[in-house]
Amino acid sequence: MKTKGLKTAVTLALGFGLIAAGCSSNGNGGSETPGNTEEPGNGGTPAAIGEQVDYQIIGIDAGAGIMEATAAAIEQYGLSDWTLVEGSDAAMTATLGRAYENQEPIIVTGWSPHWKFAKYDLKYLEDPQGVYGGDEQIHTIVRLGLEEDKPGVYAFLDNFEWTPEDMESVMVDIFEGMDEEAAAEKWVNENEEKVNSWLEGVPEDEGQTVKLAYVAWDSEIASTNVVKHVMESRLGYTVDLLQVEAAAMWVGVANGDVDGMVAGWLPGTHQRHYEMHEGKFEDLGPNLNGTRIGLVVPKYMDITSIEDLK
Ligand code: PBE
Repeated sequence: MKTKGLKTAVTLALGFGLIAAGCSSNGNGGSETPGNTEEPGNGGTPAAIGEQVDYQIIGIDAGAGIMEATAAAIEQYGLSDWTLVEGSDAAMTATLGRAYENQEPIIVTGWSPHWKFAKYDLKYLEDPQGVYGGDEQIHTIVRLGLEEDKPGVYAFLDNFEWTPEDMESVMVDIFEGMDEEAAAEKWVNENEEKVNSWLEGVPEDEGQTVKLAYVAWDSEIASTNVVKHVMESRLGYTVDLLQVEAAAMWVGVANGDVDGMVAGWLPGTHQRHYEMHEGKFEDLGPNLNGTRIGLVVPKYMDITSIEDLK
């Protein structure tokens, strides 16, 4: 079934069609067995897509909200033959990059802002059931008591706000080989005005120490390093970054082990964590508007919707 040669595939498809015809003759109507390769469903040969990618969706770290959302999508779209492969943002983008170079089919869990949209021609699969939710914001979340303990840190984090384009430009520099801290510094130097607006009304607090948690998602590596760079170079703070899993990031803020984070994807992606710890953190609101998550494929693939994976 996983043979790639065209002749073999056709032979298998014909043989399989005969077997499939015996047990399922209901055409496009809600069949949960994706084995029926001969029936062109909506927009191509859906079963062939599954076979081409070994029924795999390339995921990221298990704790990411997008992994939960994708498990829900598999359930709701009746994709029981599909596997969501765990890994990391780095592993996912490496697999995507290799497939893209060879113009091979691939399906990944994707989100914006992300450098992959600047570097490759990609598209989101339509999600008619709305499993992945709509536009979101990234929120800054701090520990209770931060305002009293470290008013400067609190005021600065409250002021921090930028755009998807800002974030993506840092991500692209890192993708192209720049060190994370150097990419953050470059962006800060090129965006004086915006950076100055974050410093407005921040009380002097030099020598302060700050602990920020983040997850190794490319988007959060970019934002967290920019925040660190500004606090160190402009405010004279010492900032420690703790790279953790998603759940630990929320727990860390709720327990007061860290001062805060700039990586709360809300209201949907991190809703579970938000509700679990509600009352034990302070939500400083969005630092970025207009994110999206979903299943992403190269534009050269001719599927358009998650429905096409059935
Ligand atoms: N992400 C990027 C995260 C939030 C930031 C979409 C991979 C998640 O799924 O939890």
